Amino acid sequence: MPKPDRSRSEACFKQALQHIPGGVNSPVRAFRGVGGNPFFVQSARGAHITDVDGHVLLDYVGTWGPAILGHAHPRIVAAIQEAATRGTSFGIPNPLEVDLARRVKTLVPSVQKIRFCNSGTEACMSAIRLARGYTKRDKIIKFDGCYHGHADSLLVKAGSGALTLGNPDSAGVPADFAKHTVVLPFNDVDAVQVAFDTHGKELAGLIVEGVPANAGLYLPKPGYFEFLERICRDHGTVFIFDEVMTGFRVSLGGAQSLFGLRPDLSCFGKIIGGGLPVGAFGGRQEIMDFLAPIGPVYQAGTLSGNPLAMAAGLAALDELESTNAHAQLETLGEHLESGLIQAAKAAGIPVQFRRIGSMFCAYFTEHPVHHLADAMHADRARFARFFHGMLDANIYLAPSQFEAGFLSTAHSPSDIEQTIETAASVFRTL
Ligand code: HOZ
Repeated sequence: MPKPDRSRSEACFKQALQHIPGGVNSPVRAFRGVGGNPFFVQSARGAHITDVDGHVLLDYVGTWGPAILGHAHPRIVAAIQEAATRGTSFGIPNPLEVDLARRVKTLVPSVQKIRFCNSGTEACMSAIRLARGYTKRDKIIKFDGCYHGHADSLLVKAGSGALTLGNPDSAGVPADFAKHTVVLPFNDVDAVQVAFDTHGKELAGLIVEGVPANAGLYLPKPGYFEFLERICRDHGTVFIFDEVMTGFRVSLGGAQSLFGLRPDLSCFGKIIGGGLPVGAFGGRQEIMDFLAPIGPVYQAGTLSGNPLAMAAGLAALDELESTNAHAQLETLGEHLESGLIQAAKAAGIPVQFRRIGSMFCAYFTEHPVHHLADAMHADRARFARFFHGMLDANIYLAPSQFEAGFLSTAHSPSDIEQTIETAASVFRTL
């Protein structure tokens, strides 16, 4: 198949390199995990992106999760336009913040109070500070390959772009900060038990992704999350569930509703901003009331609770709640999963396909993937060839083995069929 002419994208990237480090404003966009250069977007609608060269690509990244309804959904666009006519930022309270807070509380019962911020990074960083302020302890547990944004204490053995670029422990994080972060392998009960036996009285919080999806995607073993919740409770450690990606996506109540959990704190982002910059963290009132202005833990933001983001988030949740979106996404996900597995098998390519609802990942390996060490055994060179084969056919997957793919309600069964057929022919070339 001839490669699409992306000369305008190449020219944009050349320009970008002169003005922006690496030409991108977030590292994974640079295609370093798969080689080559990124394409530049002209516009996006539904399940498709149009690049600056005029190619229409079927999109499985969905702006890394927020576009669960597809790009430029009319209900969200209308809500943003309507809100914008009344002002784009106030820096004082507005009723939409209260409406969205109430809505999240209804959907996620563990959230008794919530605070909005501007990104998932801020949400997780603030939840950690709150856990430390509340418990008056310093140490936290995180899991290797999990990514909770780029705050200092969380950028230790991190996933996502940090892992893709080979610097899971970022330069610039003082060793004195990192020493308070205890990093454990995911899905390993014994490792957690030992950490609590050793540091139990010093552990402020344990943070884990609702489904680890920043080193590809792997699922918790049965009972694992329940064990984490219990051991935290037994030690007075704040159980922090990072639902930035899974929140409102894997179900309306998030991963915690699927796994029957009641975390002390949860972190959100992506979908609750309808594609606009947003983050939030919420949970037990007793803990949340440690936040300033009523408590001693300081956290703030000029643009927090931004009226456009709140309006977009409310519109996204309205649409998700009033349609059978999650059932539709599950059907699409099942179709994609079974089709890709069958196509890989027919081509004699070993693949481990991991999926929860509309989030998925394909690892090229014979071995089951339960944690980062397993994910590291996948054939990344083969993944890169697969990625480029699909991109040449204008199907856009996440440009790294260590990212998840996302479906939206704008994907049609024929989009999925086309993806499976294309993958089948790409598999034969791998
Ligand atoms: N895995 C990241 C979000 N969870 C990708 C987005 C980014 O870093 O730009």
